[in-house]
Amino acid sequence: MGVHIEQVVKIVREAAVIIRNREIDLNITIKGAADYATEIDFKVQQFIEKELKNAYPKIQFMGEEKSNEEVDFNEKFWVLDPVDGTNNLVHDYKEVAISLALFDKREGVLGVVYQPYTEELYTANKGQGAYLNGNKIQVSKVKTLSKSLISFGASPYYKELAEENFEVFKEIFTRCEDFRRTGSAAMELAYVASGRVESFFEKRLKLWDYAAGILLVKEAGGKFTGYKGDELELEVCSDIVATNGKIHSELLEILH
Ligand code: 2AM
Ligand code: CA
Repeated sequence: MGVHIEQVVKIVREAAVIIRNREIDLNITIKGAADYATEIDFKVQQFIEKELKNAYPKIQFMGEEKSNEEVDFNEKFWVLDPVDGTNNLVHDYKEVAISLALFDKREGVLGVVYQPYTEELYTANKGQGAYLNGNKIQVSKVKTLSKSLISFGASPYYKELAEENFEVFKEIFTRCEDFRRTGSAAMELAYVASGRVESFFEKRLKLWDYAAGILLVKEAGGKFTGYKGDELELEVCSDIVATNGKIHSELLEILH
């Protein structure tokens, strides 16, 4: 059965209402409560899983808020991050995204990143380019790190990496134009794809953090690898580097 991106986008847009309504209804009383974010994460995932199962019963479903032991990576599967940037949601810092990708034969074939507040919609189909709200996007043309805006994640869940991470950040900061950061890997990857920043990198990300982002970046003409320039393994946490392609090797030299 063919998957139609319009149908997938419709489901994601409907799910975004859960995020926006919750903020409006409950903002003041429970802002800052961690379980508030978790509850939204679950609700968004529940909704999207149900809708995808209805529309595409044969495709497996993988999501951040479930155990994914049964997923066979060699067959077709969806990968969902219902709220990427959960900490942002808790703090009412409006940089979050729903990230949804379809994998087939271990490769991303469809990717959607949706920002519920700005309603920016990033989409990509394999071999057909990347789009922002229906307009084709491309990575930036900047050729050197010294002219680049660089974004990164600081692996907040692995504070033991802080020492080596910040040494690398310092080195890159002295050599690039400036840093930008949102706290949502999916959003940052969409920003690499649309040319707003030249790179995003972070250690130990899960597949759902970057699954849609990989396709967006590649279809927009960028490059996506591990810290050593290696291919990424889907089953484990990965250290990921996405760039416009032109500054990739310069950045890898510092990261590696
Ligand atoms: P989340 O908001 O969906 O939790 C922040 O540096 C980035 O890391 C976010 O995209 C965040 O996704 C992701 N992240 C959060 N917890 C993580 C974990 N335990 N392992 C890997 N990535 C994580
Ligand atoms: Ca995530």
